[in-house]
Amino acid sequence: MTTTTKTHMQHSRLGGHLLVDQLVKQGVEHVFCVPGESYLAVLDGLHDAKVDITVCRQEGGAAMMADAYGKLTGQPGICMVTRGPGASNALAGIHIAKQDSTPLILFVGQIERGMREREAFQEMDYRAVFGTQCKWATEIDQVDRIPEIIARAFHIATSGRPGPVVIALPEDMLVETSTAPDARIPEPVSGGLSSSQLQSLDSLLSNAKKPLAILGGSGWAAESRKAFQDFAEKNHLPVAVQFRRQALFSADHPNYIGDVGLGVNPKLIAAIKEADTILLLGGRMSEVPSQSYTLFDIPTPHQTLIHVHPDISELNRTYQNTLGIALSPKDFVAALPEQLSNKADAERVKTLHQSYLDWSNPDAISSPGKFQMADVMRHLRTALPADAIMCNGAGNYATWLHRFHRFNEFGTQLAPTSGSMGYGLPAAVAAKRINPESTVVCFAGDGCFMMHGQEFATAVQYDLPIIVLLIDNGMYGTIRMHQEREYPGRVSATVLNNPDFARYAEAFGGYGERVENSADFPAAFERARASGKPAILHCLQDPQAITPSMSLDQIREHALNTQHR
Ligand SMILES: Cc1ncc(C[n+]2csc(CCOP(=O)(O)OP(=O)(O)O)c2C)c(N)n1
Ligand SMILES: [Mg+2]
Repeated sequence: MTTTTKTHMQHSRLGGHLLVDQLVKQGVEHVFCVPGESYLAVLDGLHDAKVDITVCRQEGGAAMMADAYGKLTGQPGICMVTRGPGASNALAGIHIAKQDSTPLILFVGQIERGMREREAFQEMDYRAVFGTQCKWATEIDQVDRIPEIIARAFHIATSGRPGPVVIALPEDMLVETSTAPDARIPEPVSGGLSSSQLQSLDSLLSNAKKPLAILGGSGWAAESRKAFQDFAEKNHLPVAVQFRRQALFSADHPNYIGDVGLGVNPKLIAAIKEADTILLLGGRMSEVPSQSYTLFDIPTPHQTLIHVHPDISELNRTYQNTLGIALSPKDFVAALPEQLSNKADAERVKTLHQSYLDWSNPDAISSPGKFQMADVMRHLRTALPADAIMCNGAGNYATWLHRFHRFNEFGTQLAPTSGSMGYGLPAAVAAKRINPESTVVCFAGDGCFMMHGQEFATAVQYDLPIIVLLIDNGMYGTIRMHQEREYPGRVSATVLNNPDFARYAEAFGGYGERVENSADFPAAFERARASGKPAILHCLQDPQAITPSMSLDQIREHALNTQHR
């Protein structure tokens, strides 16, 4: 039995072509993939379609590019990979999309239907493997159901709390033909804000003496960000953002008070603890922003908590709220009243913004060695346009970017809240591929870069002049820092012996330069930019300069002293 009716029948199409037609119908303009013989019919469909393809060097990079696409556009990033080994690599990006609530659809090849359960070549049970990591893991068993399942996948990936969907494609199904008609784009569905909820919101915020908003999650748009900034300004609402969500509020805005991530401004933590009313908008306030779940009492915070999140099951999950609103940030902001009758304190906002400015001032920072990250951050503030897209993965090098860069425009930060290493380079490739006019900078550690460093070839292949600032301290620095804290002096498995990354860049056909002294950084940065090629600036950082405030030796000494006490 098929779900199609005779009256809507169309000409006969190969499964792989029918699938590509559905993607085009759903508005897909770009696919990130690593090819495989398991889905040749889809690749053949792409041959004549008006869809750009980015062929990647490893499926993890492809999935991370699709995630970056989803973050930047709000539309599902599309990734295609082959069976077992390809799917296994892609999981790295799926986990990021899950934790970041990014819309993404991963298509995976699958063995022929008649061979199932024999552990055939590259066989994998996708529902079992991806089941906990995505919103829906499915397999298309009947060629006629391709339009139905793909339309549903787009709805699921983008609705409620956005996230990844995985669709497996049996090889023999893809080469069958079908006369099934195209499905249309699903109508977006959103909840509403009742008048009583609006009244409660107004009264809770209006009665607050020390309100504070914390923004996070996905499902924002440039207009909703702007509208919320105006709302905050009119109502004297200080606004923080969650870990790696810095592009949700302009850093130069007088109501901005900083980000709650790793290594947070202690004055910001104090302000959150002192606040009497918290508006948690869009995010989950999970482990990192909540400072390992210490910021609010669980399950019942002592503050009045207004929690807005698109997934109703997220409300009251960890923190019991005073008012819960199941809406996307976009829909919530659209429903906000312009002015509250609020009596919040304008001076408090000023003090907190000043505290952010002081905390993010690189002038006060001096680290061991000739290469000073503070110099780099100071230079980038003036050298980069406000809409430059900054990308990174995980490592202590990222602290500098998070703390000292002024994220002033929407969509300028691509960074995984899951703390996945290796994300920065693929994200930069995707960002430049879809925004060729934008300046795109990737921050990477020596460890981080090598996780997906092969995608530098993709940057060269598609002529994408991104600039990679590769901060080389010869170690997995973050882990070394933790070792010195927990097991001082016992360095284990954290030392790295690195290649010459400038020559690596050149060997790939890009521009490369070694920078040992940060005084040389501005000129090197200009040469990299002027080269018009994908570039790597190989920056040699003293391993002692592990954090903006403490050296490795100081961390070790501190740990030894505290252990002795
Ligand atoms: C995929 C992945 N593997 C391992 C880790 C654990 N981890 C977090 S940071 C880090 C070291 C990062 O090293 P590097 O990129 O050189 O940056 P640094 O801390 O030295 O500045 C490691 C191994 C991780 N977060 N992600
Ligand atoms: Mg390192």
